[in-house]
Amino acid sequence: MTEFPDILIRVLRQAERVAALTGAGVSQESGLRTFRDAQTGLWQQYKPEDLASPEAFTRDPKLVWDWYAMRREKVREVQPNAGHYALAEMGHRVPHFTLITQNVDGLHRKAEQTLKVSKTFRVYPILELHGNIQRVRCSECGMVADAWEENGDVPRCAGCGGMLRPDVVWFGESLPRSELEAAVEAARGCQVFLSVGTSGIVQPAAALPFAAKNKGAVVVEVNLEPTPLTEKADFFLQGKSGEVLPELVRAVWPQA
Ligand code: BJW
Ligand code: ZN
Repeated sequence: MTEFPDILIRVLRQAERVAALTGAGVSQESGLRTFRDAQTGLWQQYKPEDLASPEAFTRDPKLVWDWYAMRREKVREVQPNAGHYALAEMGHRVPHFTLITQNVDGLHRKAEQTLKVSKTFRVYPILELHGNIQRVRCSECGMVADAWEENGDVPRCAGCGGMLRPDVVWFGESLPRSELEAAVEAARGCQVFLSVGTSGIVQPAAALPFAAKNKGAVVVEVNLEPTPLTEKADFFLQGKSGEVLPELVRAVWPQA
């Protein structure tokens, strides 16, 4: 059981604007491996950093497509965990909540959909900074789709014949402009900024907690281990997000 400082509970309870940035750690308890965990089986010989790039796709499109196909299947098999639900509950409780995620698994949206069945549930923006693995995009014309024909090879665009690729953001590529702008605005305008389950090394997402801190926000980090943010954070809650976040929500909103 985590003991939370009274001041943290008070600040969160009174906050009108809260932003949360999440990374792969938040989905770890759903059964998805984090981005920088060692890979297993056939994929052991590859580093994820070497597959998630436009250069890798140009060099060997089938290899990159197959890696994403394997991960897409895993994502389809798993469900949001207590950490995703705690963030969704926070979204419902805080007047202006913004959920910023680097994850491409769509589990935050799934958690929100589950809780939204109640008519009184307050919706909040979910900004997917690195795209979504369940969508594809044509590498030639940019057409985006969430359904396509599998043919054992890299599927082709029905419009122009270009190769389809996952609609995610690879190293060296730009993040979707409106999502990034909204994330920066949320970070600069919030009273509390939570950074959850991210190693905090991939830019520009990693800069968001620092932008919040520079504008006077209270920065709270939840992670299994320290990261480059930890020294700057006002509170470091060490532990699993699926355990720490539900406890935090119960401490701040005991009626939840
Ligand atoms: C738990 C837990 C539990 C585990 N509970 N916690 C400025 C300076 C230096 C470099 C750059 C820079 N600006 C841009 C760059 C280059 C690059 C970059 O940042 N490189 C760094 C590696 C140095 N950035 C880019 O290229 C970005 N584009 C860009 O900026 O364009 C303009 C530009 C280009 C080039 C130069 C300059 C400007 C694009 C970045 C796109 C990242 N895409 C990926 C792949 C997405 C698709 C896919 O999934 O395959 O996004 S990479 C990968 O990293 C993925 C993740 O979203 C992202 C972040 O990883 P995350 O989520 O933090 O996961 P992990 O595994 O690293 O960490 C997990 C954490 O959880 C750990 O801390 C655990 O302890 C913790 N944990 N279990 C709580 N139960
Ligand atoms: Zn096309």
